[in-house]
Amino acid sequence: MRFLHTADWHLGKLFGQRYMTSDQRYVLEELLSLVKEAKVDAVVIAGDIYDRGVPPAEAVDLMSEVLARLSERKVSVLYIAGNHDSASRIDFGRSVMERSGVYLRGRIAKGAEPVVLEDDAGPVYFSLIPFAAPLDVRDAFGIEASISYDEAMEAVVADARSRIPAGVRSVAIAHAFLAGGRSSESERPLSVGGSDQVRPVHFKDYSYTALGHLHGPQRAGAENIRYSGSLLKYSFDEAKQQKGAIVVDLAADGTVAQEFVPLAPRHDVRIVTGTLDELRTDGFDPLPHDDYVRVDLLDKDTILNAYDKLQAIYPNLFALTRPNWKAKSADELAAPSQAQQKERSALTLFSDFFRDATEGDELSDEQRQVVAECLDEMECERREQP
Ligand SMILES: [Mn+2]
Repeated sequence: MRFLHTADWHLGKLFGQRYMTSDQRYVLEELLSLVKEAKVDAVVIAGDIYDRGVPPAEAVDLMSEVLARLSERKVSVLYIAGNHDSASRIDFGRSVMERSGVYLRGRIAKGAEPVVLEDDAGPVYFSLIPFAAPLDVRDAFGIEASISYDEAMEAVVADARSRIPAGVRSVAIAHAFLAGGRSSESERPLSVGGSDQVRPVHFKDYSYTALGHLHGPQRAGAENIRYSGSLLKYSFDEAKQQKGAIVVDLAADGTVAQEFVPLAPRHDVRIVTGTLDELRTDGFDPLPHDDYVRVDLLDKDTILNAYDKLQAIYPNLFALTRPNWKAKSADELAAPSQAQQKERSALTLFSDFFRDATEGDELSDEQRQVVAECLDEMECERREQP
């Protein structure tokens, strides 16, 4: 069996004040061409289909269209909710879509049946493991005690494995942060407080594990446990990453061969470094100037309207830094990930507030844990509400 492993599409994402939907449509055309050329039997999308719980209508239309086109080709599709998705909304149409070979899972459930696809060598069992915070796992599995992300994953995988006969080929699809992984700026932390990491060992019995969450393509603890990485570059620290999808060949004996296939975006995301004079010189930057660019401007002196001047060169200037300039003014420096930084520091903000309110007391570890759990819970609720 041959299938395509992709993840973290983040349809409808806003990057540099711009909706990425048309760029996503462009690269998904490439992905559909790859599906055709490589003659894959199935496409696996390991979560973060959308960028937020209630995505823009254009993003939902795009997903709907991609599913229809894969279904027309008789390619099975398997997808799960990531931490950016609304679990309940991802579950929409589940039983109806199964009849068209589209298998999905938004909410975590105990005793969830695996999806079984057949090839000439027999069945392949797919465990669809959507992102679930420990609190959701406790609810679904009736666990009273507080558990970590790692303990939650252990329980979920044990349950999934109990549905798979011994000796058959199997694939896990999960959205999680595996210990040892390298993260990127465009990922939202799964948890603000405690450790959100899980051990790769949980997945050792699967022939292959298709992971989502980390946006850089990478292996995670073993050759057959992998992140495909995101569909596109969604932050400037990903400028050097290559984006694409993994073609996975699952042999009759359960061994896997995988090949990462790069997908070319409509606009690259890159960092350009130089002085204003250099950047204005023809041929200084031979790459397309309509790429999504951050300029690290090296001039030491003040430059009036630097942003406007650079935008004349780079129409899609998303950010500007002035590493050599002392008198940095806030309005000249664009900060595209402000909202993200806010989320990261919610716990820090509360710690500061607590210190002020108590005239100097620090949060104890236990209090910190409670606050972190509350913030995580609020985040989960926010995703599920309009
Ligand atoms: Mn993601």
